[in-house]
Amino acid sequence: KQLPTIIEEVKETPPITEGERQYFGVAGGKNIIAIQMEAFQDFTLNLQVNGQPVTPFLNSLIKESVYFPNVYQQIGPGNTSDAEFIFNTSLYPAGMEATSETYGDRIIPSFPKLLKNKGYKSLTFHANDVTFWNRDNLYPALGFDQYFDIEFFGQKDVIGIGPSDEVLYTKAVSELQKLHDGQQKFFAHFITLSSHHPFQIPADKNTLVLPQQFDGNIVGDYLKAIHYTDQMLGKFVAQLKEAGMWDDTMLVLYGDHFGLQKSSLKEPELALLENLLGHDYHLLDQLNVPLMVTLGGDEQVSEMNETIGGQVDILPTLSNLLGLSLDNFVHFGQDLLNYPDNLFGMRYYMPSGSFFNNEIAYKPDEGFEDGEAYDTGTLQPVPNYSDYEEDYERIKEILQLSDRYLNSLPKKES
Ligand code: GP9
Repeated sequence: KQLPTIIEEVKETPPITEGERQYFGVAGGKNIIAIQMEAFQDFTLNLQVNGQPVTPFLNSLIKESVYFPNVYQQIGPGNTSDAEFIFNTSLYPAGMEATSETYGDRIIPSFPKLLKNKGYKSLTFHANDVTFWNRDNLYPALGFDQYFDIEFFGQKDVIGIGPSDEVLYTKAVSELQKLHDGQQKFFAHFITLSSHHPFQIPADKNTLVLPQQFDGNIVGDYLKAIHYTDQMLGKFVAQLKEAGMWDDTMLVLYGDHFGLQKSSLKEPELALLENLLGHDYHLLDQLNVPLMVTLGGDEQVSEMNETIGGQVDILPTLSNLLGLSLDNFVHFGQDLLNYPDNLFGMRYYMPSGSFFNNEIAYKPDEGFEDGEAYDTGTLQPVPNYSDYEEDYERIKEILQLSDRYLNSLPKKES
């Protein structure tokens, strides 16, 4: 299908004019700092262990943010890099290998390219080697002007597979400051690393004191890593405020994918986790990632928006806040602030053709009739789901459209 047909087939309906959209353009002209938080699951927010909050900084930031508690990961086998891809394109990832490997040689319409037309410079900060997941090809394909990887961050203060989030933010702030001082608008995409599996935060950096039964088990280690991520985010926001950049900032925080995979947890680990959650650790808990948007300065937006969404919906939601038009920009997500009805698909971490709509999450087996459906609110099985077959057919079509669109994009000159 040709481009206009694809646009027609995936555009948000009913059309809502820009003037009628809630929050349209409220963040217009602000610098954008989007932080993709490694292995960060939504259940950790507002969670207390032994009276201690795991994410005290984010718990307070939520009060001055739009927080979307019902957003789900949609990545494929490219994990973190797939989340970067989805965030920057609102397209579905490739199903069988990392999207950066399959489509890293294309010229891909993207968030950085939309922003370039508005005078923004786009940079990405990630403390690993840029060749990991073929990002040295992905970043130019997505139109980033500059990337900062291990070469820039150096080998000091390593946690797990790279320099700590503290190094990441501290070194990046001075780069952002230069742009801010030069009145250059920017989009800075951060990919955090310190909460990467197996979640080993050095003891002298950990301030989350957990009961003894959490010692030496992955649930305790995970919570400590999330606590560290939260603490460093707090420090980063304080640095932005001190540098006089906060008022001009739109901060976006979201999770890339799960950290705790149910099937890899030992029985006592699962029991500890379920005790914290107060219910069985469900697949939907595993795939639920946070999304929140905070505006520095006077233009506050604060609400809990319970619309169900996927990572494809982040770009259209941010575009609405920024006042960017998505006419003629093929995107598979929708603005969560203005479209309360949603349908989106999954591939890889749930079988291809799985979908979420306003009522259920559906996972096919051999075909539609052999699947499993869950109520996304109660997490209970929905045995009678035959009414939703149309959504299953639609999602299969959408995945195909996204693949066809990506395959139609021109290749970069080598
Ligand atoms: C490392 C980062 C994390 O650069 O991509 O690894 P992942 O979670 O994608 O396996």
